[in-house]
Amino acid sequence: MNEIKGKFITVEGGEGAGKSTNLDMIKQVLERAGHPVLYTREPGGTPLGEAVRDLLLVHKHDGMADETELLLMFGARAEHLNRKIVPALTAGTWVLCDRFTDATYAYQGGGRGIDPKRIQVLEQWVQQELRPDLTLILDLPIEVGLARAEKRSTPDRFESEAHHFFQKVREAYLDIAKNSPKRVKVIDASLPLAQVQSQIKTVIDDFLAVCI
Ligand code: T5A
Repeated sequence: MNEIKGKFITVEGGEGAGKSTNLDMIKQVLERAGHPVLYTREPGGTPLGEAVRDLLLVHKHDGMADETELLLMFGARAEHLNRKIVPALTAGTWVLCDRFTDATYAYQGGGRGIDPKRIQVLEQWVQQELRPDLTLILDLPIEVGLARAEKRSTPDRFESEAHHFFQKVREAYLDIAKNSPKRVKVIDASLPLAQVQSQIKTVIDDFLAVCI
């Protein structure tokens, strides 16, 4: 892998946690600190990845096999890394990504029950040594997130899952945070937006302070 010069920041969380709402603010804070930022998302981020996203989210494919879902996530991710993320990081651009592999551990691992060891094999194979430098997990009670998401749009294939699926997703995210406290910071996303953004700003400022 080429020499990585930029930082790789990911934002995670359950449905309707407020990722999209807060990504713009994070981008602005990073840019004000003098860093060029590429904003992108998963699944998606490239023409092929966005086509795979459509396959993954539409109800036409309800009942897709868990392994198919997992492999499509990593297929889109391989394209994203090769065409967009790694070239940007190599050029010194910071990459800000709405979801990444922690979402796979949370949704396909926690939610679908796929053994995390199988996910680890794909992670290593597709990403080699590349891992995010900083991850924010926007955490909130499931009912609050789903109510927010429902207000915004019709539920997609994931948003239509049952309560226990999202409970496992949330637990998996919180386990990731517990196991990687240096990289992963949990934000209480149930609070009013101003308070959520204040927590996020503190985390980003702390991260920037150690990057100097
Ligand atoms: N997925 C993804 C996997 O299963 N495995 C993987 O490996 C990957 C990468 C699509 C799906 O793919 C799955 C997970 C997902 O189900 P997505 O589109 O990123 O991924 O996921 P969503 O959770 O569907 O994204 P959303 O766009 O729905 O949610 P956001 O971005 O978290 O929430 P946002 O910002 O749109 O906010 C939702 C609403 O709440 C309001 C906003 O104004 C908006 O209306 N809001 C607040 N209201 C009150 N107080 C606050 N603090 C608020 N913050 C936001």
